[in-house]
Amino acid sequence: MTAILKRVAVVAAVAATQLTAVAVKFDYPFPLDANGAYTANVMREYNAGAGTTKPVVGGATGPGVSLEYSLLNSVDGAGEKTQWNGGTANDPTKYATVQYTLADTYLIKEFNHSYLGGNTTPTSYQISVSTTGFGAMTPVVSGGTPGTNQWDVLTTPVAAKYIEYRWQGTNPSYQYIMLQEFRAYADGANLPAITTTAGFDVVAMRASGPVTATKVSGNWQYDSENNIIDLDQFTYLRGAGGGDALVVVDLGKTHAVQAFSLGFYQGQTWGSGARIELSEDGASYTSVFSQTTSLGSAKEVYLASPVDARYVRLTNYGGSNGALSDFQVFGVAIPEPASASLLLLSAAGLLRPRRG
Ligand SMILES: [Ca+2]
Ligand SMILES: [Ca+2]
Repeated sequence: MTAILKRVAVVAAVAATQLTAVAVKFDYPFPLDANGAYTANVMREYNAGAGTTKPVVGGATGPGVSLEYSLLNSVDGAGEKTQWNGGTANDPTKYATVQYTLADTYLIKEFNHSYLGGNTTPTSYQISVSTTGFGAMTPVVSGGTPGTNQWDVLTTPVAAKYIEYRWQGTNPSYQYIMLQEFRAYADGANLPAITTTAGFDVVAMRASGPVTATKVSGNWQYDSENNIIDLDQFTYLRGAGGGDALVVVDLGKTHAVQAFSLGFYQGQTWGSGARIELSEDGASYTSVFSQTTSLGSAKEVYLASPVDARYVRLTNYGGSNGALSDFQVFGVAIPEPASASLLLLSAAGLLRPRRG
């Protein structure tokens, strides 16, 4: 009760000072990965203004380019593929370039790109960045054949809003590149801290400590429920039929939740749909999304306004055996009252007075 009263008081103070901040500065501790980068993938930021979790993706260019599937598949949070069948076999003059425009400028510390593997991996690649536009790109990473799950850590972080990724295949039999996901992470050692209008994937950040998943009812395969929060597109959770199957994700503390993404394995689906429910206490849930027709690939759900929640309950209608690889929840952690963050969160409309 005390915390709620404080929050209401702070919101009132914000209204009085007429702050107009839009982006939220995270000045509370942010988790870092082993390489010293924030654990938020800035390619998967929820942009409230645009109503999307994806960056703007430009078309593919380059001699001999021919694409199958959408370029958005490379930033959809799922194991879907952006596939290039361009050029002729073993022709080093052929390549493809794809351009990403982020929601904001970030000081990038590391990139991650993943592939289906084998002959579908490039034989060389290059990543370039810019803060002003695609006419003035600076190469920052280049290499030969990347690993299936390739990490590139920059010695010196670079500011980037525009990112260009070029890949080339010189496989002797064909050029057949399957880029499954492209990620970028901001440096954690430099200020200012990263900002956002509505939030990154809370599950990936583990911003408030461990995030857990628990099967609660229905029939599931023997797959671990941890597979939907392990940030690995090659592990998954499948239902086992016989009725609805439910799993709960605990975010560790209450967040202002804004969007969700269900990343299915290689085009699989939940044929009878799904439901998403939110709860602050883990006992009383409110449904915020329900679809009884088939859903799959990278299904994204956006809420009209943020909802305070710590627990997210996901229902696999009918217990479909489609393989769900990743379940992402976008939002911002609600900090302790009386911090500068709370003032900015309030100004951005992410916190609201609640019933006492
Ligand atoms: Ca993908
Ligand atoms: Ca997984």
